[in-house]
Amino acid sequence: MKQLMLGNEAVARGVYEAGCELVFSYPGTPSTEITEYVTKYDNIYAEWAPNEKVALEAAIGASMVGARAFCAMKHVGLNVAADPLFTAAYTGVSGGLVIAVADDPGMFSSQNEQDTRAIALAAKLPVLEPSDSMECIEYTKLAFEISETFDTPVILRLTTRVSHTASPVEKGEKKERRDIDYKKNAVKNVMVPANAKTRRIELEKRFKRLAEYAETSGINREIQGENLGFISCGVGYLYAREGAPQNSGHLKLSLTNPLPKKLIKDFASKYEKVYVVEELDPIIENFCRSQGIDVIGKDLFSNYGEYSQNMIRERVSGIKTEHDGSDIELPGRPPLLCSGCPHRAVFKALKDLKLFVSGDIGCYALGAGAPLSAIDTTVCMGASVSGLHGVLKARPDMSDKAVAVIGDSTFLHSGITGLIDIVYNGSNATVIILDNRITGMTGHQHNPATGFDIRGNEAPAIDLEKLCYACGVSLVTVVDPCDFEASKEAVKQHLALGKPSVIIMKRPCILLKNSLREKPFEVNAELCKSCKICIGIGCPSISFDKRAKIDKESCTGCGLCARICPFGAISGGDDE
Ligand SMILES: Cc1ncc(C[n+]2csc(CCOP(=O)(O)OP(=O)(O)O)c2C)c(N)n1
Repeated sequence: MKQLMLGNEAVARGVYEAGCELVFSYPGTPSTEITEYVTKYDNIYAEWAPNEKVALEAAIGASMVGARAFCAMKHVGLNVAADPLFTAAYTGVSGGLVIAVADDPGMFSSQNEQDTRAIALAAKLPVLEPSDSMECIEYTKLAFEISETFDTPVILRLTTRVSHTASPVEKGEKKERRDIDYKKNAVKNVMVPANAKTRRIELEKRFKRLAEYAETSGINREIQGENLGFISCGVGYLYAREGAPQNSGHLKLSLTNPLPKKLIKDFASKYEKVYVVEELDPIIENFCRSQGIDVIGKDLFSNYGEYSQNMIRERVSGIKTEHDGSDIELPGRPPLLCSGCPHRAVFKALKDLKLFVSGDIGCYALGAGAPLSAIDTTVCMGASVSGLHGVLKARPDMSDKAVAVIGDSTFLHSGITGLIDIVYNGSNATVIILDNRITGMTGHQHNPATGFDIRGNEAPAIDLEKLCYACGVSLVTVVDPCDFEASKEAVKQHLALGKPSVIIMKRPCILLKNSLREKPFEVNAELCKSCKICIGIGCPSISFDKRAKIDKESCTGCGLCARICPFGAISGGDDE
């Protein structure tokens, strides 16, 4: 029976049908739901690992002893996991090992754009690219088969549209599979130089076998046409089918590393003009050129952002799609910290104190936006802490004017090593952990500090306070950020300390089920002097029309606005 299924749900279904037993992931949009859907299958072990490197290493371990293992992550997650990835390409696998990586063309929720195929090229790993949900199921299963047949990890490359679009699927049966027996094989699995040199040669041999498979397996499909030929992959194939003139020919590449030389040459020889439709990097295009095949690609389309069927139609045929919606001016709707978000009070305090703020990735990155505008730098997960260390080594005089802010999940992901650097190499840094008891940005996943596992069962909670003390910082203060005066005082005290220290601003994300919501606050119009100080905290519940106004429906009663109003014009919450 056919049913609609989200791409990410379909990948999870593929994992199940492939008989995969273990899934290790770290969340990251647009990949997160894959692992969440995996938890619907009781007999698959699933976990949120502290970061992608740990997730992949655990999956490699499971594969080495014969189980089928799977990881999901976003494109930047693969950077974190790159170290084990490149060497796992040498060891190969025992049980099938599949890594789903979701790229984000157009950066809907990412700090950069990256093409995972470029990493796969460098690591010499096969890449499968589904275009729709049915292919998400099929190619996930195929990825496990290829992994075991060719003794290699396999990358399943997704993009936001494939992951987050629902299309029809037909479910299959779960493959019953016995784990492969473990046999010690140090030459294959112990990557010291002597063994790695042998495996390096194996890698080349395997890649040749995969190239042959790309030519002959039928996974790369041709649709005959006339005049114009389109070579495409992933969602680009759907755009090409819809946007190209009707009688065009298509070569759909589903295995995009290695690429099939002969298939591409034969296809290209049949058409007057050949276009390559691939989002992000010109991987197929460069390959064609290296083979002496003249193609039109990035000069006409683009090497950044998302494509669309309308864009292909317009650029190939000059036909502009009427009323496609792109000409309608919509009001800007920048993302905002929620009403009652505990991060807001922290940024208000840091702004008042005019501090340099080394920022990180998480909901709190929104503290960079107006009107708070409280963050000076944001690079990647973990970089706030190590970045602050660098700032203070360059400018020790800034140690009483600079802090790092980092979320609980991000601290455990990659902030802790920065803190160790701060202690070990001695910078007088103040690190603020914004502990909202959850991984907020990606939609409320548990992490090692929350006390629950991926299925919501109780789990040991890492004690952040003890952990920081164990790293050797001089002082750790735990404070409720909504106690505005206390948290501001704590920041001042830590900055004056002149020693590495940590403040844990601890208050649950307001969107958590059990978060405390107080009665809404309101503005006394007679006392309000229209100074707009309350507007300056960027709370979506506060608007301004001659006087400040608070929306009763969305106000969660955190009371920050009342605390900062110099005229006592705001009241409510508990004190009603
Ligand atoms: C290497 C990498 N992996 C995953 C992500 C996706 N991501 C962005 S922020 C974040 C964690 C946010 O959680 P937390 O640090 O607890 O802060 P919160 O959003 O709850 O404020 C994740 C997983 C990313 N940007 N980079």
